[in-house]
Amino acid sequence: MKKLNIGLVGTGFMGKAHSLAYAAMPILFWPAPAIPVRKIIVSTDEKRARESAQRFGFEKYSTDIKDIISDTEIDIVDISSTNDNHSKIAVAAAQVGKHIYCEKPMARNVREAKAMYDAVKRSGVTSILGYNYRRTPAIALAKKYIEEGAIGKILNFRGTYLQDWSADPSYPLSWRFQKRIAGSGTLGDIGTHVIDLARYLVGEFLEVNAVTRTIIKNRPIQKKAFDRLGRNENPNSPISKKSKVDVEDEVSFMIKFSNNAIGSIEVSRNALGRNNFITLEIYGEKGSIYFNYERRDELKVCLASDLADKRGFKTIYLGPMHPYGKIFWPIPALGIGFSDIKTIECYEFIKAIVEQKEVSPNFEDGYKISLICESIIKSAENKKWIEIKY
Ligand code: SOE
Repeated sequence: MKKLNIGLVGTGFMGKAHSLAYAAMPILFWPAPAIPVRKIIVSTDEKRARESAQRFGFEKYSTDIKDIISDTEIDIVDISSTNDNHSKIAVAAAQVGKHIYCEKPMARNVREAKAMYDAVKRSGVTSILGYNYRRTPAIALAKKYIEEGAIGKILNFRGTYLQDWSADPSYPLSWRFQKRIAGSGTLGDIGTHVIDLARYLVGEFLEVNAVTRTIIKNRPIQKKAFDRLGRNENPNSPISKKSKVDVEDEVSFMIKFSNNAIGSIEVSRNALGRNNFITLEIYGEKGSIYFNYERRDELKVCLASDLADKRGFKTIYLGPMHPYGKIFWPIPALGIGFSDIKTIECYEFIKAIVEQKEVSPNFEDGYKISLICESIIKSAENKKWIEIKY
């Protein structure tokens, strides 16, 4: 069976998720399109690199990304590090003909995203972005229903992505609050997930009209840019100095789609009580669909064709008869998790490489999402509708 060698950059949340996906993919998807081999993992911190190689199952480790780029054995460069590294690693990887699995957001800005898109176009390598939520079986089912015409022409889309891990003002100024490293705040981090879902399920964005705001304007400085997501590890430490947050905490915007649908998206990491609250409502001429990631094994559907006295949302419980269902468990309700979704993403990527086919969301999608984000920020600054210039 074909093997594809992986060079992974990043040992945090996403490094862990991708490593699990490489290990699980052939177990769930059999026969696998190819076996991903965990060859080399890179972190600038030597101890972390060594430990992660052992823990995540990589044959070797390095502190230098050049060891992945120059290694002719490596087929896939996996970019799971902070956003400031994405563009330079991806461009270097594409230049030497390596396929690229890059975490979201693709880049810090349109300029970097364009360089990445141009590089993969020139070299012809396969690229994929980690917008994993579209792999949720319930979302794949929603896509199937929409394509089959079950809800008719889409009129309206309403999406949210709400979390609360940044509501605590004592939570330090990690890289996620620094424009220099992250590029943007909530918009790039979680807003782009919903933009990806809206493009996937509804269609291309034409115009946006947005408001953004930063609620907690200064945060305590921390020595290292570790990402603790909401937990101030040492609340009694004498961190007295604070520094400015230069990215947004919240974004709300309206959308006009190119197929005449309209919609709105709200995103916040300061919505107390919400954890990973991704919700989608899609209203069509013949029916409606509702999804909530916190109940991700369910899809709610309402069909206009139901008799008036029986009309309403019914709950479809995802199982073996639905997209990706057979690869999991023999009956519905045993539960899909975050790792499962990442494993499906990994499968779609490996399959596309082997079959030499396009996979989505790729760097072209990422570049367009980047243009949409730039227009959202511009709209908020100028307080007006902005047309996206693709
Ligand atoms: C933090 O907001 C975060 O880890 C995001 O960066 C991920 O993309 C999301 O899936 C979970 O939350």
